[in-house]
Amino acid sequence: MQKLDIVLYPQSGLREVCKPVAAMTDAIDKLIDDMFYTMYDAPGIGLAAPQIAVQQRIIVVDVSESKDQPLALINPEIIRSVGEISWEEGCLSLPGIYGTVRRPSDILVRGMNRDGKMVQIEANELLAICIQHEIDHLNGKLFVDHLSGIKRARALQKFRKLMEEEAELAND
Ligand code: K1U
Ligand code: ZN
Repeated sequence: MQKLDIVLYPQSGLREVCKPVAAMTDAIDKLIDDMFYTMYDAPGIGLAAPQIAVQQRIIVVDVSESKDQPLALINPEIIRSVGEISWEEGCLSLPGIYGTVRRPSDILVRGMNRDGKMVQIEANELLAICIQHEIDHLNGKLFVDHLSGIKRARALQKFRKLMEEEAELAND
C-alpha cells in the first residue's frame, strides 16, 4: 500500500466537481486501499479522492475508535436527510483549521461498494457528518463554505498564516 500526498487548500482540484466512476476495476480497488492507508496515517476519519488529486467520485470513511470499520463508497448519493446536528469539523486539506458546521443528522446514502454492489447505508451523527463532508469534497465544496462570511474569512486567514509560518520554518 502507498501513502499518497494530500492536496492542500487553495489547490484548484479541491474546487472541481468530480466525475462518476464508470465501473469497479482493479485500479480503483488499489486506489481505495491507498486512500485508507493515507487516511489512517494522516490521521483522519475520512478522505475523498480529490484530496489525493484524483477527480473521481470515491470516498473512504472510518469513524470508529478502534479503526476497524472501514467504509468505501463509489458514486455516493444522499437520497434522504433529516434532523440537524452541529459539529466542529476539521479537514485534512486545511490542517489546523476547525469550524462548527450545521448539517442534517440522519442520512440515507446510496453508492457502490468495493465489491461493485449497490448498497444503501443509514448513517447518523459523526458517520453522517463525515459522509456529507466527503461528498462535499466530490462537489468541490469545503467545510469552510458552510461557515458565515466572517468566520470563513477568519478561518482562511488563519490557514494562510499557518502555511506561511510552516514555509518560514522549512527555510530556516
Ligand atoms: O475529508 C477530510 O478532510 C477528513 C476529515 C473528515 C472530517 C472530520 C471532522 C468532521 C467531518 C469530517 C478529517 O478526518 S480531519 C481529522 C479528524 O477529524 C480526526 C483525526 C483523528 C482522530 C479523530 C478525528
Ligand atoms: Zn475535508
